[in-house]
Amino acid sequence: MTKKFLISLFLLFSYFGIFSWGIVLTFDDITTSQNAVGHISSNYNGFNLTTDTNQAMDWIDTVGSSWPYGSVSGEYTALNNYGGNAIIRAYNGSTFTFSSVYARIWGTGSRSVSIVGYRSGSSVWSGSYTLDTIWRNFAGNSSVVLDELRLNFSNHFLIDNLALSEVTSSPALSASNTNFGNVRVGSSATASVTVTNTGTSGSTLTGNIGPASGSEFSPASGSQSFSLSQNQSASRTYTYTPSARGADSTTVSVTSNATNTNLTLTGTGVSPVYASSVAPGSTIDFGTVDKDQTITQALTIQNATPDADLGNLTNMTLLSATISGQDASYFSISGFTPGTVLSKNGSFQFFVSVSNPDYYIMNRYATLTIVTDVNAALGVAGNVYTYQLVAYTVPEPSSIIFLSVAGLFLVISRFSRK
Ligand SMILES: [Ca+2]
Ligand SMILES: [Ca+2]
Ligand SMILES: [Ca+2]
Repeated sequence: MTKKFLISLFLLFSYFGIFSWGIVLTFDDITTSQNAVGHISSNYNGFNLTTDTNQAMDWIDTVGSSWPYGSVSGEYTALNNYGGNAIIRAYNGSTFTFSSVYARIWGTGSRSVSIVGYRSGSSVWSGSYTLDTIWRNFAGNSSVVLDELRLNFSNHFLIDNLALSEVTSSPALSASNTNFGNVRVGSSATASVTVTNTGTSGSTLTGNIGPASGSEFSPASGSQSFSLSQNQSASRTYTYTPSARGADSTTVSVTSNATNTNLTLTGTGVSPVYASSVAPGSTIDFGTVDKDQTITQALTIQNATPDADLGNLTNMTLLSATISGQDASYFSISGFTPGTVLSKNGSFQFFVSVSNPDYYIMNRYATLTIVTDVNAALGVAGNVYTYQLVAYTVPEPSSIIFLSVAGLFLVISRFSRK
C-alpha cells in the first residue's frame, strides 16, 4: 500500500465528515515464511478477523506455494478455512467504515454472496457480489459507520487488501438558552434546557446539567446527568416563579466530555397594578352624618399596570369588597360586582355609604377590604387592600346640635353659679 493511497483514503473520509484514518489489511506484514499458513492473531492492525464459528481467519501464502491462488498484494492473503462467514470487528470495539475488499473463491466454482455492515446489531448497509476464481474488487460504502462487517461468502474463500477505516468519534455539545417569557407574578411557568450531541457518529456525549440559582428559579440544587449518542437530546425542566414585576435571569452550567457552557434562563414577571381614587391604606372620611341621613362616596379602582396588556397575565380581578369592624353595620357597599375583571388601564367605580339610624353622638369606624388577584394567579386571592371608614354620627341636623350643646353649657353654668 502506498502513502498516496492512504492520503486519498483520508481525504475521501474527510469529505463524508467522518474523522477516520484508513488502513488496508494486506496480510503481507505477518510473516515471511514460505508455503505457510497460520491464524491471524487478535488485534491485527487494530482489527479482529474471525468466523461465525468463532475461530480466527488464517493468513496463507498463495504466491509461489502449494496453494497457487495468487494475491492482490504481496504473497499472502486471508483464508476462511473453518466454515461459515467472516466477521470483522475493530479490536477495541470502536466503529469503522468499509471501503473495499478483494476476494475470490478457494478452488473452483462460482456463487452469489453478500457483505453486510452492522451497527449495534442492526444491518445498516449491504452489497451483493459474485465470488468466483478471479480476484475481484468488492466495493463497500465508506460513509456508513459500522461496528461489525460480515462477509457472507460461506466457507473456503480468500480475501486481500481489505480497506477499512477506524472512525474516531468525537462528541460535541449543543445547548440553548431558555426564555420563560412573560409570567404573571404569583404564578409559575416551566421551561426546559435541552442538550444535544451534535458530534460524530459513534460518539457519546456525557455530562451534567446544573441547577438554577436565585430564589425565583428552581430546582436550585442537584445536577441531572446525561449520556447521549449522536443526535440524541436530553432536557432538564426549570420553574420560574417571579416575585415581582420585571426581568429576571439566572445561569445554568452544563459540563460535558466535549465542552462546558453556561446557559442563561430569562423571564419577565408581569402583573396587574392596583390603584384607587383614594389611596389604599388611607381613610375615607364621611364627615358628620345626621340622624336618618345617608352619605355616599364613590371609590374608583384602576388596573394601572405599566406592562403591556397581556390579557390574563395582566388582568386584575376584584374578588370581593367587604366591610368589617365594630361599626360595620352603619356602612354599606353598592354597585360592586364580585369577580369584576379589569384589563390594563381599565377602571371600575362603586359606592360606599354610611347611614345614621340613631341618636348617639359618636365617631363610627369600619374597615373596607378589597380582595384582588394581584400577586396571584388570575382569579386566585392575592393582595388585599383596606381603607379606614370614618363617620361622625349626630342625633339631629348640625344646627340643632350646635344649639343643644350651647343650651347644655347654659344649664351647667347656671348650676355652677348656685
Ligand atoms: Ca510464497
Ligand atoms: Ca496480500
Ligand atoms: Ca424578579
